[in-house]
Amino acid sequence: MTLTADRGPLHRDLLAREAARVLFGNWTGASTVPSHALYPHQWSWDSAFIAIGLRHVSPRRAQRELESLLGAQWDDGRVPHIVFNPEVPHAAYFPGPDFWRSSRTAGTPRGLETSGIVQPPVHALAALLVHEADPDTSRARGFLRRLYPRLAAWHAYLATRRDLGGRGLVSIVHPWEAGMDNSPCWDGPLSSVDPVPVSAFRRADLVAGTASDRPTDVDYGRYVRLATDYRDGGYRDDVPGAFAVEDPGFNALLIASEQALATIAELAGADPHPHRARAAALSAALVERLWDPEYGMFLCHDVRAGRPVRRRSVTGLLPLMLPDLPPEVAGTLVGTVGGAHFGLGTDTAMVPSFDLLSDAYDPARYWRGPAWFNTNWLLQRGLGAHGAETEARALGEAMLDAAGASSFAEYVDPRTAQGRGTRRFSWTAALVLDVLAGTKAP
Ligand code: 2M8
Repeated sequence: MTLTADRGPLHRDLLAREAARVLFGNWTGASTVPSHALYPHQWSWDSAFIAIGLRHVSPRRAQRELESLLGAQWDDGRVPHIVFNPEVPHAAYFPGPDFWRSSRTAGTPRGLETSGIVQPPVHALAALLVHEADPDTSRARGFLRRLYPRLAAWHAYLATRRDLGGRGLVSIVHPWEAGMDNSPCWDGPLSSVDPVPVSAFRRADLVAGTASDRPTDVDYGRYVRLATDYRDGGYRDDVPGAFAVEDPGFNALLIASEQALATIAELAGADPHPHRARAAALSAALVERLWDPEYGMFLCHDVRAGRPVRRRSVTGLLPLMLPDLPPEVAGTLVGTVGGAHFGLGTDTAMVPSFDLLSDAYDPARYWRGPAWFNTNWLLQRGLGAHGAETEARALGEAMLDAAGASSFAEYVDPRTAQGRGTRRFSWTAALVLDVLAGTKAP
């Protein structure tokens, strides 16, 4: 249920002005909050999507956004999923700095509090797009030269420390690392995790958000258990935890970013070959290990149980963003996006986060069905890259209409485009600016 009534689609000029206003309103001086109410700190993959939009209104600020995030990198190369704003009261978000205790952990940045888990690596892709928006300022500020070693260390952390299945793919160790926190894909892998009783913590998300849109208390208790165990084990990746999943969307984003990093390396005077080689090896492993011809899409793999997660999530469509995907795989994926389970162009105007035909589908509860703007933006690029230009254009228009009508909702009902979650959400506004830039005549 949402408390905000939607309006009609906005005229494109007004939409662009409002989107920029959302981003400037959510800017805190060195970075952008996803939402002042629900997410009052800096989030990792949000910042990447935000920078991709910000580059159209302030390339300088877009650079700053990525620099501040990468300034919070740990010595082992990980980029934390949250960088906490010291000016925000600790009770405003749970789990906050008191929970993660990063400043009491060795090898963490001085003077900052962060979480200890990660999110999908969209950053090198974002850095290259930000550079291309204003190469002169970027060069004058040494933007790519300064970012390159940090991005390289980030990818190296993922590729070496997070290959938990030993299959040449990165594993996530917590549902929050996927960014698709509450996806039904995690129900199986999470089922053996003993939830922390809800009386042991205070859910700040239910103060700012609507309970029917958010994860249940039992799921939240399981998230807290996994994070507690990881923290208490010193955030080490060589000690097996209860949850380890190879997520196709996460790995596809690493591949896309590794390809971008090869270009960044060239521009920064470094050797691009290791990045090209890693992108190629990851791509081969992705198709070999996670492609399921029967489902016509990629599936997650539960490393602890040693079996695929037989559920259709939008994460299994995201490899469509990779231009080098084998043509038969890309063609099948385009068909799956428009088929009965995701319904694009027939049943839905934006791609849902989960299988429309599943019992677990819920158009309101986050990541269990609603359509999100970041995944749709990635799929829009993928459709365009694989010859489905008409579908890509229609999807872009649907995103613009839904964002304008819902005051930049965090997510929308995929069938009705009714807004859900928080409003004036930063990546929605940012990606609107990017889609608008793409619709302008060259
Ligand atoms: C949501 O995740 C956070 C935890 O990281 C939460 O529910 O409190 C997800 O939608 C995630 O993808 C996103 O990055 C974050 C901030 O927008 O919110």
